[in-house]
Parts: sequence; structure tokens; C-alpha cells
Amino acid sequence: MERSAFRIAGLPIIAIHKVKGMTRYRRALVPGGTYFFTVNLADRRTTLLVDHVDLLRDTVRHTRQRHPFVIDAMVVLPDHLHAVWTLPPGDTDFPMRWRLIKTRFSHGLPQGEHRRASRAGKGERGIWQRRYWEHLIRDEADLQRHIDYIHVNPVKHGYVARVVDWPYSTFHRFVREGLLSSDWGCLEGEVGNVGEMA
Ligand code: NI
Repeated sequence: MERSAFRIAGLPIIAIHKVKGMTRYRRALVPGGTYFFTVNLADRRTTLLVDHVDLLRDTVRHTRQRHPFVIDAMVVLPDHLHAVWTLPPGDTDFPMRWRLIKTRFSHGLPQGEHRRASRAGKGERGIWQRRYWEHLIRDEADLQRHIDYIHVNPVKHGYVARVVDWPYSTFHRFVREGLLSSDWGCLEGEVGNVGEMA
């Protein structure tokens, strides 16, 4: 039994115990307020998101300052990202937030990159896929599954052998906060394929 807790923007996530090395979280879910997302680039062969990860970070920060939300977990892969967000009570406007992030990131790219990526995606707004996967988190088990899925994703996609080796992930925050150990990993079968799109 291991116990620790931390708060992000006032929302406590409490790790209550570990089962076979996996941390189980308990936190107060805001009904209707926590979502899992998969957002893809139009051209899945490009690596824009990690090539320009600082731009992406600034873009997300800029958007959050104006339209707050909590990032419960997030991972950035070269051509797509996965995230779990909690929106303020009564606010369900994640489409506006994604629109702002996608637009600002696209316009922040160096001209050459922007043109190349736009061409590949067939149009000015073609850097990102227009549609994205969204899933309303139902309960704590669902939250757990999606957070695990996010953290194991770089391994699942074959970018690294160990979860800890992928830099663009909230996994490292979880380790810092004592919620996960740095050697954490889970088998793909335990997490399943909850959120990939073609
Ligand atoms: Ni993925």
C-alpha cells in the first residue's frame, strides 16, 4: 500500500495503492467534465509535433491562460497526440480550445515547414486532421485506463522500449509526484486499444 497525493488546479488525484506495479488513482471526477482526445496530423509521415514541441507547449499554455482546463495526462508523438483534459464545471467547449491550439500551432510553424505540411495535407488548414477522437471519461476505472494508455503509448507505437525514455509525456510529472515509479510500464493487453485513429 502506497499513498501519495498531488493537486493540479485544485483537483486532487490520489494514488491509493499499487497492483502489480500499476498505480491506481482515485479522484473526484467532475461529472461530464473529463475527456480523452486523440488528435492527428494530416500527414502521418511527418514529425512536426516533436520537431516543434516548444511551439506546441507555448500554444497549449497560451490557450489555457485564456480558456482554462486541466491537463490530467498528455503524450506528444511525432504525428499525433493523446490527452486527458478536465474542463471547468459547466464548460464543455473543448472544440474551441482544440481549434485555437491547432490554428496557433499551424501559424507558428516556420514558413517552409508550414507550406510543406500544408501541401501534404492539401490546403492551408491541412496540417491537422480536421476530425479528432473524443471520449467522455465515465468513471475512475475509465480515467485510469486512459491515463495508462497515454503513458504507455510511445512504447506501443515502437518509439522507445521503456516508457521513461519518451520525453514528451506527463509520465515524468507522475514520477516526480511519486505516483509512478520510473520503471513503470504495462503490457499493451492490459490497456487495450482505446484511442487510436487511422
Ligand atoms: Ni497513439
